[in-house]
Amino acid sequence: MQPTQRRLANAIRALAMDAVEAANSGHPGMPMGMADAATALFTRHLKYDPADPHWPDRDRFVLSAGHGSMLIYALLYLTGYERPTLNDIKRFRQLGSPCAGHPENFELAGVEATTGPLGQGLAMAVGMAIAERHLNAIYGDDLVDHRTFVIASDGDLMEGINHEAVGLAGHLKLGRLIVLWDDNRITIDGSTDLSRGEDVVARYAAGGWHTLECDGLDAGKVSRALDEAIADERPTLIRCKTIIGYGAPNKQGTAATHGAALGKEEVEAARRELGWDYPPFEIPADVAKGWRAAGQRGSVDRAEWHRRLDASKAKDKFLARIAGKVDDRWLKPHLDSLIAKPPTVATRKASEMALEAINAAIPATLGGSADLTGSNNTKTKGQEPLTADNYGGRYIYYGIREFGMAAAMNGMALHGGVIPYGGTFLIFSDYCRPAIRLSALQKAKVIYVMTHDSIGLGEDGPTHQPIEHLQSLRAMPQLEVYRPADAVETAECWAAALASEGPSVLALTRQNLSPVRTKSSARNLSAHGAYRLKKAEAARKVILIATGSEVEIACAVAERLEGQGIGADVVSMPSTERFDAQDAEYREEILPDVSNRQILRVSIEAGATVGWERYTGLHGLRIGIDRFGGSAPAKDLYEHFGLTPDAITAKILEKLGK
Ligand SMILES: Cc1ncc(C[n+]2csc(CCOP(=O)(O)OP(=O)(O)O)c2C)c(N)n1
Ligand SMILES: [Mg+2]
Repeated sequence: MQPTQRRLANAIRALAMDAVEAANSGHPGMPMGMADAATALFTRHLKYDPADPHWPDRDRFVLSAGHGSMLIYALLYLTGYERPTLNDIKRFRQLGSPCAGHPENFELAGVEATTGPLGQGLAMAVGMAIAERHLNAIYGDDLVDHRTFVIASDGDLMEGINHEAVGLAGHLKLGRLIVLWDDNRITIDGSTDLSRGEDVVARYAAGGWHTLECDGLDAGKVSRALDEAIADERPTLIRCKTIIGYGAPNKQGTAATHGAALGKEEVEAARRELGWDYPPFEIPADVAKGWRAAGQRGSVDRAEWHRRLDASKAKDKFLARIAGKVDDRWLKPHLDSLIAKPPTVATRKASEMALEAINAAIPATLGGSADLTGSNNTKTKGQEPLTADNYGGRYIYYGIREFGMAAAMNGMALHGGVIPYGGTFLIFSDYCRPAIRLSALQKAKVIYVMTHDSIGLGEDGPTHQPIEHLQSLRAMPQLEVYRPADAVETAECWAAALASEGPSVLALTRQNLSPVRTKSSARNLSAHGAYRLKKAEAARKVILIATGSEVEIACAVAERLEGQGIGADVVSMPSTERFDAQDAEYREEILPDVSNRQILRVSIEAGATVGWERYTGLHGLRIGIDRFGGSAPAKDLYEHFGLTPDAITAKILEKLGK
């Protein structure tokens, strides 16, 4: 006899209880409450094949409520993915187990996105749904025709980013996005009545979403709702009425099941309640068989898809695009034209010039801005907007939704086939920061174009002038921050970012900069993170280390010092992370022995000085700004904050005792 959907679902409940019990840590409540809904999705609707978890036309599933990680670990195990194994699940939350506390995309195939920071999973799913429609517009139904499903919790829907995600998905009419809301009316502090009064469904409906409601503990009813959702052209929110910790007779429906082991007695009582008469971690044969059969449903679809792919003229292009290959042949002719006629432009403009070449050469780029297109210079000629009527467009008007944009870009990068880049002011990297962190953690190839990178933006004043942002972004692991000094460096930084496997931030100026790189170079010097732009003429006494707009100031300082017989190197350092990643020999060649007091090292950057001592040594000089900026023309501010060649030269001479 075939096991019922409830019996299949109880396998999820049992594994969740047992794994959390073994770890004495974790969240049993959410998987137990949503087990039936997840069973409906994974046995009847979701298109996937555990034998090829990366099959490009699979449906995407995002467990936005990442604390319920045992739900997805159980599903992957039961449906027959290679990992996690039962042993991995037994070692839930232990060092070395891919069954991490929260699902990590880099640990398990089948985990499409790292989730845990509430709200972001759903917002990433919006990006996946955009990428799907975009690629569908290019390659057609034969190659790209899938959906994005999300399980989201009360917390996911309370977070501010949910507003941005709902707005974006509704506006772009992402009908292939379906969200199952675990409406258990419980959060950590207790009832949702403590903190939520809004009509969530009405909010979604107002955003242009299709909304449904069902008993989330009845797989058949969830399945009918999913059919309705799939049939509708709008994105759908399915409100699944559930009970947190369902099956645990004394604790279900309470916050006690949210994030702690149920305890031996309650687990035993739950086994009785659910009619689950098996020892911990044991899945009875009929249930194992039922789940395996569900996991094999997709193999037919996958085989048919491969047949269509083989017959497609676009096959090679499609596969190269999914593999994320980027062509850098645009770079050399672009650099040649810059060297031939070095432009005095802001680096945001230089970025636009690079993008003209990049977007022509690399069809995978998908640009956008959070309502600062004309300031970020992110849109190139001929780039059409991506809209509900034209998903083939390559430019997204994200609106004033920095966090939503960043999270959506993560989703696009994770989906594959597109390289998203998006702009805002560097100051508002703070509004994107939680998503930038997830770009870094997930190694999602997203390029952040962040302009107006210092007091150099001028009159908008301290609310708009980044101070601590560069250093705080540099502190983030697995993120590369670039601050190019002119048009040549900007192009090189773009090339480095495009070649990188993870995310990058390009910090770009509003104000014009004089070219500092006027000779061609066989190598991408910026990709080394730092390089000697100018060698000392007199005996070297000083090394000036500068980034971005301050490199031309450093050059002027060096000239003044040389005029007094003091030799000064100028090192341009567009990326500290890249420099740190060079071999010791290279680093030593550019910045010899930092403890050597015969050479004064000076950092110059119009931002926080904290951290620069690693390159200057404590005995060096750190020129920067350790207070909020001011409201005035850029030139006046540079003078006010002592960021001029004369003021800096005077400080250096004083330090040298001259
Ligand atoms: C951005 C963010 N804030 C806080 C948390 C900590 N946290 C984890 S789950 C949760 C809320 C739990 O309520 P709900 O989302 O309804 O999940 P349920 O308990 O119903 O499973 C919180 C505050 C988090 N993971 N992410
Ligand atoms: Mg809840």
